[in-house]
Amino acid sequence: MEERLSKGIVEAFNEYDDDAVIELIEEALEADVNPLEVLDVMSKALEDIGVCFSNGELFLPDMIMAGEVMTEAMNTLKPAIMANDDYVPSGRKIVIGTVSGDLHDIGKNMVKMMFVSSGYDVIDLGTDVSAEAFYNASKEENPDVIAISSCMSTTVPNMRDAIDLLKAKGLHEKHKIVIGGGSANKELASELGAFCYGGDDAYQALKTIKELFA
Ligand code: B12
Repeated sequence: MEERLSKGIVEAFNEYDDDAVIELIEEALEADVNPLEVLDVMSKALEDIGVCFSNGELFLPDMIMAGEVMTEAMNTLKPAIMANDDYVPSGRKIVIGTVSGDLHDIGKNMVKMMFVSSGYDVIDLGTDVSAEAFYNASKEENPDVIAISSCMSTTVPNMRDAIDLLKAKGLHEKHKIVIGGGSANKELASELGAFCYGGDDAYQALKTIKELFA
């Protein structure tokens, strides 16, 4: 992607200017830039805003505005991502949700979009999903994969609870538990007894799921 566009997207994010972000995304798509590359630039812009929040340079209303710009931007990008040449109905089902106590859903929604656009049947439980809700959905939907997102270190214990409940019911062998989100990593996946860590971004998440059934 032209530097003018990527820099412009980051700057527009920093100004919470959704019109400018959308205009630049449209320009990038018209220039045949891969929508995943655009997604990557947007995610990095948001990550920088998160860092400024932890440094005390930005505050909660800034994160709220950034989240809103991202949601708008995702709506613009969605048709291009969904028009995936790789689309093949996979016959595989994935239950996805953000763990209890956590309301972050932008990343989870991106991952969901990648799964749907590649032919997976996705049941989205939303945010703040309790251990019981993951368990009930596993019983009712009989998914191939249970994908759990957690964006905060403070909600890792809730992710542990969800995995512990699935393990206690013997469901972790039937359904592969894949974890992701800002607070997840490989080490945590093995510590909690998940099947695996799904990767750092939506593209990696799709790659991981494809490899599980290759
Ligand atoms: C936007 C935002 C918000 C928005 C969320 C809007 C929404 N609808 O989601 C709002 C304003 C609501 C919010 C609230 C809060 N937030 Co906030 N937020 C952010 C911010 C800036 C961006 C998050 C985001 O969307 N990133 C972009 C997406 C694309 O990235 P992602 O979530 O990581 O997802 C990608 C990958 O992780 C992966 N992935 C995600 N899920 C999954 C699942 C699977 C299975 C797989 C395989 C992969 C995968 O793929 C995704 C796509 O590439 C982050 C900063 C950051 N560094 O992320 C802070 C951040 C997550 N928030 C934080 C905090 C502290 C809070 C609050 C507690 C603030 C407060 N004082 O109230 C509240 C908590 C609310 C709650 N109970 O959940 C902290 C968490 C720190 C920690 N403890 O770990 C962060 C890290 C900011 C910081 N640096 O301090 N937040």
